[in-house]
Amino acid sequence: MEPRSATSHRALVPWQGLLLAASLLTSWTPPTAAQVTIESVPFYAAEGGDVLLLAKNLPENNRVYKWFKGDRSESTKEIASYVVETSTATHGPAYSNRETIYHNGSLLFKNLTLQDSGVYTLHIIKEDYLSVEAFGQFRVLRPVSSMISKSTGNLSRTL
Ligand SMILES: *[C@@H]1O[C@H](CO)[C@@H](O)[C@H](O)[C@H]1NC(C)=O
Ligand SMILES: *[C@@H]1O[C@H](CO)[C@@H](O)[C@H](O)[C@H]1NC(C)=O
Ligand SMILES: *[C@H]1O[C@H](CO)[C@@H](O)[C@H](O)[C@H]1NC(C)=O
Repeated sequence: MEPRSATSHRALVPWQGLLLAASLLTSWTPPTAAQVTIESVPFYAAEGGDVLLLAKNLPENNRVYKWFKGDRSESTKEIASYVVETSTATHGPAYSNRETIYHNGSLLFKNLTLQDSGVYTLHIIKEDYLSVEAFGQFRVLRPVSSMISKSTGNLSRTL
């Protein structure tokens, strides 16, 4: 009795191993599945208009959000940061009086200039003090109506 149960027990081990491996494979979702993304609303914004850089799929319980102009978290390019615990926003060297950083990590630009076009970096410091970065971009265009009125002005002149 004893040897038989020992044998069947040993025979079960690989099975259990396989089941465990299978359940790990099916329940393990890679961290990239919840990657932070930045959506620009709208992507093509008008000069003088607004654009919202919406931070999506954020990790939970973040400590700090920092926004930078450009594709790197370079301190001289910091626009603003937000400390979640104290609900405080601080302006950085690249702040231009037209940006608002929100509690949820999103950034609003107002009164856009053509020079605002480009890439922006969101740097998130998580609860465990590890960091995550995400990138967003948008383009600022001169309103079409002013281009039309200018060209028709010159068009009627040449005609
Ligand atoms: C973050 O907050 C801003 C301002 O309240 C809001 O417009 C925006 O939709 C929020 N973002 C998300 C992803 O909920
Ligand atoms: C928007 O910016 C332009 C210069 O880019 C400035 O002349 C104008 O006063 C600003 N408007 C507002 C409402 O801040
Ligand atoms: C039209 O073109 C002329 C030169 O040909 C220029 O002086 C003028 O400023 C232009 N007008 C507009 C509205 O762009």
